[in-house]
Amino acid sequence: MQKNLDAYWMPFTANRQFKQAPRLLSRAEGMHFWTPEGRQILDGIAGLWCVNAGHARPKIVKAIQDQAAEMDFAPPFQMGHPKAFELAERLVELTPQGVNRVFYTNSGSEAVETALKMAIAYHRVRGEGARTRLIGRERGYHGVNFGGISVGGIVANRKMFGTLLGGVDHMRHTHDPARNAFSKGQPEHGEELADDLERMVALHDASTIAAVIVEPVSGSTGVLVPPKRYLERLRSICDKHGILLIFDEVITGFGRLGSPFAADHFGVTPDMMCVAKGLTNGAVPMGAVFAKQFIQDAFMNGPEHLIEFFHGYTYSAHPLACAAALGTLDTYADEQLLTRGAKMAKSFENAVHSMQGLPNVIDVRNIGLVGGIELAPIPGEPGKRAFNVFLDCWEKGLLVRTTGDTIALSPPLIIEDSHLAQIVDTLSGAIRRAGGHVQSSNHHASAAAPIHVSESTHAAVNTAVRATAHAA
Ligand code: PXG
Repeated sequence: MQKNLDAYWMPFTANRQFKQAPRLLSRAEGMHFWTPEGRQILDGIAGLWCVNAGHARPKIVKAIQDQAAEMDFAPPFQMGHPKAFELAERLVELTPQGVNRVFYTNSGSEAVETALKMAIAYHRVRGEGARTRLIGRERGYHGVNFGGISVGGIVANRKMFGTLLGGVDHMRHTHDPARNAFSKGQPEHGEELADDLERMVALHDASTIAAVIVEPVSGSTGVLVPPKRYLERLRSICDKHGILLIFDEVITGFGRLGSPFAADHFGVTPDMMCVAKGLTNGAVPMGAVFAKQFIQDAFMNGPEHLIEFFHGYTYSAHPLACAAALGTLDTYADEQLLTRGAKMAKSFENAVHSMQGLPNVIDVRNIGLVGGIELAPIPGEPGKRAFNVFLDCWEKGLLVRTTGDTIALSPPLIIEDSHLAQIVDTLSGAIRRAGGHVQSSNHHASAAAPIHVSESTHAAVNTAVRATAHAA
């Protein structure tokens, strides 16, 4: 191992703590990582919600190797290469009906910036230049660039960075443990929170609002599943007022919920979708915005020799990324992975809900192959209990993710029952050992306690996320 770890300023990491006791990964295959010492680690979070087909899949590896030898780079502006077009064709076969245009980026954060700019510019090119306002949601995570943190709602990600974008407003988040704790799948209560968008219209007037952006299922803030009928209601309010609906599917895209996209799973089609992560199985950085055709059509005015949309990246449609994405789509198709989550969802649900009743478990949430287990914070030390669980799991050979005091699970879609059993075994042991200030778990979401708990956990998310947690 390197002697000096100082030079690398690590992202979303407690650098000083990490460098005292580094956690290194040096090899990966299938459902597992290995440490440099050869310790096997079960990957409970698909790397970082991205390695949906599992690690080192042969078709993806070969596609990248071949492409690197054939053509390393091609300029993306005023030029193209065949795989960029082939990939877009393949992608729009998978996207919901009508969403058939693809704009490439290199990350989820860039996909978000692209979608927000596209939305504002779309209204302008059709003569509604006053529609510039962007609506996000509390606890939303849309990456780390200025647009994304502005519409996002995670305080720790925003407070250090000045005034952010102007003209942004936020709907309330949908997390309501007092009414919904221990819901399996979509919670019953909270549909009416979509009406916050109506209030924004009443406050700002629809003629000033360009778009609303939400994660269909919020991942980073601790796995918040949308209440039943909530997304449908948001869609109809957008339709009523001519507001574009953007789904940030960076986590939910490519099979995470058991359908190709969350839009399919919930039967709600947005006007634009942001994707990344599972697009290339995490193997090469790539993101994209999928847009309905009418959005692109609106730009196709004016003299034909002029650029229609002044936006793009040096590495848009990078050949290595396109090759990796094509290999990824082949792998998904060969093994029907984009719907495999639906087959595994029930046993996954049973596995995560088996944690109910363990010390300090105050909520369990799940949908598809995403699970969140929320722990009561250690008084005065928000985020620490979950972080202790993370460290314990790591010692015992399981990689999980924590955010605030929520433990998130999002395994590769190739997961088998035996892996689920190992996850339950290791994680439940770690939760027991993290007992400390034991507080009896709330079996039925009825008592008054959860209200208090929700306040403290919300505080935990605001203060601790990305300090300890996003840092894990
Ligand atoms: N949108 C969503 C919904 C995301 O989850 C991004 C945008 C940004 O993507 P990039 O590729 O720019 O990182 C994300 C990223 C976590 C965690 O632990 C989640 C993400 C990133 C880092 C950590 O939950 N999601």
